[in-house]
Amino acid sequence: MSYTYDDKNIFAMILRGDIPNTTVKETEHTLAFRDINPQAPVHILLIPKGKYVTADDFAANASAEEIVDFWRCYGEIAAEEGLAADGPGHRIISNAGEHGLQEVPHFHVHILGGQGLGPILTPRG
Ligand code: DGP
Repeated sequence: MSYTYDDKNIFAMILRGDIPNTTVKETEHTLAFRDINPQAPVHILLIPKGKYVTADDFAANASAEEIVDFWRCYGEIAAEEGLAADGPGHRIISNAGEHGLQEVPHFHVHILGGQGLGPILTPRG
């Protein structure tokens, strides 16, 4: 798999501090911030600080330390936002590439919750 990272994407600009964000959590390898256009009462974007384009890029090419840090952050945020799955629960989504309708070409996971979210996809007719 070959990926070309675009340093001009909006999340690269957020990581450089060129545009502001509402930070939820930050570690050495990971940043989480509120989505600018929330689709649920809680809508957080979780991104690695490394230059990974998609989820499969991250899975194939990130270090073990980056991967562990990323998913530990996810779990901590779910708990801290009151979304743990032994409580109300939540949904995570990562759009990847053309068919996934990924808009921002820096790997990110959407963490959504705070209300019932309905079916993830509309059944195909
Ligand atoms: P996706 O379609 O999966 O690539 O989702 C990109 C998300 O990024 C979308 O929900 C809106 C969000 N977004 C785009 N620009 C900004 C921004 O400048 N700041 C923040 N906080 N979120 C943004």
